[in-house]
Amino acid sequence: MIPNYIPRVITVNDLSGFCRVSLTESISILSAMGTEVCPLPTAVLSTHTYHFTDYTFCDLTEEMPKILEHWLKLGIKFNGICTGYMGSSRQIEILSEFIKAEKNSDFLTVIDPVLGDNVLSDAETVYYDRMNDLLCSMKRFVGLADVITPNLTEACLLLDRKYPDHPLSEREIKDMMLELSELGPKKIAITSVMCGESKMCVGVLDKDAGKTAFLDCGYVDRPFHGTGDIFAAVLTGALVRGKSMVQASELAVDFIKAAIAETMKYRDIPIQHGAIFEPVISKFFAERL
Ligand code: PXL
Repeated sequence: MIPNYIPRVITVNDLSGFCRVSLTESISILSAMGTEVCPLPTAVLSTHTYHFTDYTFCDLTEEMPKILEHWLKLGIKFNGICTGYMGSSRQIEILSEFIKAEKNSDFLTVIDPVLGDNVLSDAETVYYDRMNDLLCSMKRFVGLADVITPNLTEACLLLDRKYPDHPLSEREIKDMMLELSELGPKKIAITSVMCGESKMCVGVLDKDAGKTAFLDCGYVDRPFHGTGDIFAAVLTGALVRGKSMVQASELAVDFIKAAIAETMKYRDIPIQHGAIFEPVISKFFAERL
């Protein structure tokens, strides 16, 4: 279903100037999907933080309530919000207040509970240092969401579980999603789930529709920075355009697979530069929406 209006979505994330992550991705993707994007930056960095040292970091916590207040004063109506990296519990508090005030059946809340990722052994980064402080706040915050998109590490953290030492069965993934839904959100996608020898999938639960899906992601033995941010952005763009949770997740997985296939063509570009989605983006959404 193509809406006869332009959905307007707030995207909350950091702005990392170099390399493809967070706002750089969500603004491009949501725009390409025909959504008006209102970026709310949580911090400005010179680069993302994976294997970079000396990056700059400017915290924007104090700007956030001022920006939101101005938007409210202008009487702007939003169709949804998609949140990613937040630097502190205070930022979560600010957004919780805003979401509680905006929440109605036409306002979609997608929370990517960014906390960490250890699917690849060396992927713990400085970026996730404030995790302990954030975890309690994040557990409450996800209770406000219609949709959450944790990776497997974040799903385990939210459920106070250890990261599994074996590939997960569909039953185990489904049980985790059901447990996560008890925190509040009715729609869950767990990304980066090892579900077999060299096999990765995304588990999807749509409790309202009574649907579960396990989407094959293929497997490439290296990290692709920012793919969690891409997943949440595509999912949000598709949901506000009326796609179902399973359809939106399929679209997100397909887009990431296309970006990864593109990235693999550029073997001389360092891993930190992220998933090369630029050659894919315009054609991909033009053909599918
Ligand atoms: O989601 C990727 C990402 C986004 N923003 C910052 C990061 C990273 C990954 O390292 O450091 C600042």
